[in-house]
Amino acid sequence: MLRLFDLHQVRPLVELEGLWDFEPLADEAGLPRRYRFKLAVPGTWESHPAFATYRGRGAYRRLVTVPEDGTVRLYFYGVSHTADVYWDGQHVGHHYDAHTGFPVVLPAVGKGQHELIVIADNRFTEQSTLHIPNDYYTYGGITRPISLATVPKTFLESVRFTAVENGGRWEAEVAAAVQGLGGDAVDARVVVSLAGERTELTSDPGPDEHQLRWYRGRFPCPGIKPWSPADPVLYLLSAELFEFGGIRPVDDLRERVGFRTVEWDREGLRINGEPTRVEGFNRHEDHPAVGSAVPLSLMIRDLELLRDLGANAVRTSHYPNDERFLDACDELGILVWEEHHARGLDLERMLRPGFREQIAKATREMVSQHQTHPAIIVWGVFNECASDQEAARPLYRQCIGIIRSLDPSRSVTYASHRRDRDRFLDLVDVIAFNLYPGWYTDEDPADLFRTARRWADAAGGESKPLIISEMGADGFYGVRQADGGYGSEERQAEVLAADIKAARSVGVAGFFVWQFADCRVSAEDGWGLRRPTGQNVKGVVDGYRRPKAAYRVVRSLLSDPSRQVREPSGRPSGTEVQPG
Ligand code: ADA
Repeated sequence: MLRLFDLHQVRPLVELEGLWDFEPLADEAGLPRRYRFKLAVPGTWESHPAFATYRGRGAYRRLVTVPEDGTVRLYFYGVSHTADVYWDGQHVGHHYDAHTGFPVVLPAVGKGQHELIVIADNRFTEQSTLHIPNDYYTYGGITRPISLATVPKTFLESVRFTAVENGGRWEAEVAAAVQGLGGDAVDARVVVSLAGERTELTSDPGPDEHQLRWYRGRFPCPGIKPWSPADPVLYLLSAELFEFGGIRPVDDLRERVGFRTVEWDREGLRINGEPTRVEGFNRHEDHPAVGSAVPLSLMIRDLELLRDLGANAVRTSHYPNDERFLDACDELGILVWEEHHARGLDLERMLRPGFREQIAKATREMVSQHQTHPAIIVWGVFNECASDQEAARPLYRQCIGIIRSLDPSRSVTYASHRRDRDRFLDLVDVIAFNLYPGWYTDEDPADLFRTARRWADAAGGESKPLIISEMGADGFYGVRQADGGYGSEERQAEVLAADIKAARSVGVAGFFVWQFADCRVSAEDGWGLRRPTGQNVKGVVDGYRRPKAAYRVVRSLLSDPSRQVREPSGRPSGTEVQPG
């Protein structure tokens, strides 16, 4: 399943899920002559016992059937971490970074069977500046779904949506990108349907640098029910493409959207004007059985566990997540801090050749691919990077600038561990500190969070909210000690209880517990030594989602009845409320 709703009614599309041929490849080897293994797609090769710790390259192969002559559009939702795509032996696509999707368009394909090969590469090379040995694991493989569609020469590439509240009335701001209108191609029309309204978008003159032509429109949507965590109402936005003079759409693309306002000020978050304290968890896409290729059933289980814990938010630490997860957050009313892929980079790493381009592209892809999700309340950049060094400022400016230009409707933040040495808090709307009182330091949590507020104020952030973006402690599953030694479940529970109580008493705008579930970490670069068992064990559940002592303690605190409790809406699943 690609998304939690049907993306198309007109465009024929198949998902290439299944058992693919697989062969590991030596560093410089070309396409293999034989394939000795079979691997699941989506999946990680670490799931196969022969590749449990394999870091290298590997070729995936399968045959696909194209139903008629014409243009084929493949879409890869995620290959970890570098992909090279071959169609009938020809190199047709390349993409870096596991956490964003990419299309490959093949203009003149004959009807019948074709060979598709994807070489995935998870090596830590000089060319890879974002995927480095880290406090999480870079898996290998085709970790997210792939689709194959036959499209007309001119087709819809993407749709963007922003809900605008105008004097108590809702308006929709929609933009659709059309591919294939360069040169002397025939013109096309784009018509969108949303909440019973039907509007033709206006073409922007000239294709942009990606040879896309943009169509835009803003129109009133009367009778809208707003999206909120308590009542996450979604609508289907459908864009249809007509050839000039045509009466039947030749292509279509749908997104599921919600109407809500999100505002932040010193006091915190307001959704549709309602003050909403953000109380959530950091979560990695990771599970011991499947690695980062978490299937839908386990994503939903994670979200249900988060709800059971009383959380209302999740931070996609430290990269853009699978869109099905975001779709589920939209549908369940769980707020999302989504961030680009950059964790723990010092200045030297941030200044390496290629970094600037790779992070810019990863940021652009994140926002342009996920911009429609109502659940996303803030975009994040650079977790624990060199925000204390002036030389990093251009990089922060660049990425924050990209986000603001692609999505002026949302706020931006970054999680800092630089305390009063942080220099870039002027660039963001929401101030966030990762602080580990009771674990990495012996400070009193309430004193520390109050001090953090002072750091924010001193940096000119008096009008900005403060979030504790990480707080937590190690807790090895099954290590029980009455006297609460470091690393025991008891100690972890105690630290988290103190942190949560302190965050609430100090009145921060919100917090994210580090972390939801234990995750695997890289073996390279000393991480294996720093993290006994090869895992970051600060989860309130272990990798298999077995609850630790902290689970019950955190749950009893977060489920405090003073917080808004969500009743099930009783709405049928799957849905848009109103067909467009
Ligand atoms: C950091 C970091 C996390 C994780 C955590 C920890 O704050 O952002 O990715 O490494 O610390 O467990 O130490």
